[in-house]
This record gives sequence, structure tokens and C-alpha cells, in this order.
Amino acid sequence: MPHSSFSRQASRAGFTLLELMVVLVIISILAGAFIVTGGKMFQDSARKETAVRLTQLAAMVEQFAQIEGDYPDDRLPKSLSANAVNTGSEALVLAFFAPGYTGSKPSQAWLGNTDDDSSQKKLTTFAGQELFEITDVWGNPVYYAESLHYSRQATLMAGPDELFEEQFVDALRNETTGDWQQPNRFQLISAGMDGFFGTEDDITHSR
Ligand SMILES: [Ca+2]
Ligand SMILES: [Ca+2]
Repeated sequence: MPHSSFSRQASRAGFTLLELMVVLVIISILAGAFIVTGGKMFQDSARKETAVRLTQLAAMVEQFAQIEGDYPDDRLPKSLSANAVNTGSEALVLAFFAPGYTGSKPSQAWLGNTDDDSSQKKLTTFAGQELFEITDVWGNPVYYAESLHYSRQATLMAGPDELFEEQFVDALRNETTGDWQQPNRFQLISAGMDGFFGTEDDITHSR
């Protein structure tokens, strides 16, 4: 009978459509879960990578002090007439890449130039005169200061892509005592994933 066969076909087609929708919903739920977990895993690994980078950098700063007798200067030579942005981190790069320095150097993959400046003199082993700074995994400059200059506020060009701007950065204090962290040493700080200094996700070296 044509009528009943038509209705059977129609109901089968409807069932298939429903199945298809259920499958689509399941797929979208799974994809959503995957994106959330995948994104979280990526954030965690970027955070870990930055923490490791800062700890390796701290070891290089200590080695510099052993070889040269003092921590790397966090100020640029006066003759450079550069801007007043990212200077601590730039001075650190100049120290490590000075001709003749024999200790461990940061990977060149860690370097960036977020304020896009150059020095008037060639002071490094690099081909050009760009004033690079050490960056974190998100491409923001790492704050570097010697304990002598903790009270001096630094200016760094940093931020998430859409809010890239000059930020004023202070050295970290112990929350309970109010004393400087790393007294008589130095501080290295990454702004963390949010790109802003002075927020909870900031990362420092662990020794
Ligand atoms: Ca720079
Ligand atoms: Ca932050």
C-alpha cells in the first residue's frame, strides 16, 4: 500500500534526522570540551615554559656575577641615548651578548624588541644595533632589576595584543613583611598570560 509505505519512509527519514542531530550535538559537546581542555593545557605549558625560562635566566645571572664579580647592570650606558622603556631587560641582554663574555647566554629565541629601539653604538655580538630585551613565552619583556634599584619604578612596553602599552612596574615585596623579595640579589618578573604586571598570574624565578 503506497500510503503506509510512504509514512514508514517518512518516519524512518525523521528518525535518521533525529539521530543526525543527536550525533551533531554530541560532536559539538566533545569539540567544546576538547577546545577548553586543549586551551587550558596550552596555558599551563606556556606558564611552565616561562617559569623554566626565568629560572634558567636566574642561573645565568648568578654565573655572570661569578665571572664578572657583580650582577649585570640593570641600567643602559648613558652614551646610548635610548628611550627609558624596557631598560633593565635590555641592559641584561647587552651584558650577556657583550663581545668576550664567556658565560652561558640566553637563547636568541627569547629575545624581542617590544619598544622597537636601537642603540647608537654597536655593543653586542649581534649583526645590528637593535636593543633587544628578554621576553616571556607570550612575547612580553621580562622585568629585571638589581636589588640596588628595587625602589626605582621601571617602564615596560607590554600587554595582550590589543592593549600593548607602557606599563609601570615595581619590584616585588613579600606580602606579609613588606620587605623586598630577593634582597641583595635581583628580580626577574614575567607579566604572565594576561600581559599585565602586578596581577596574580605574574611569574618570577624560583631561586
Ligand atoms: Ca628594546
Ligand atoms: Ca600578569
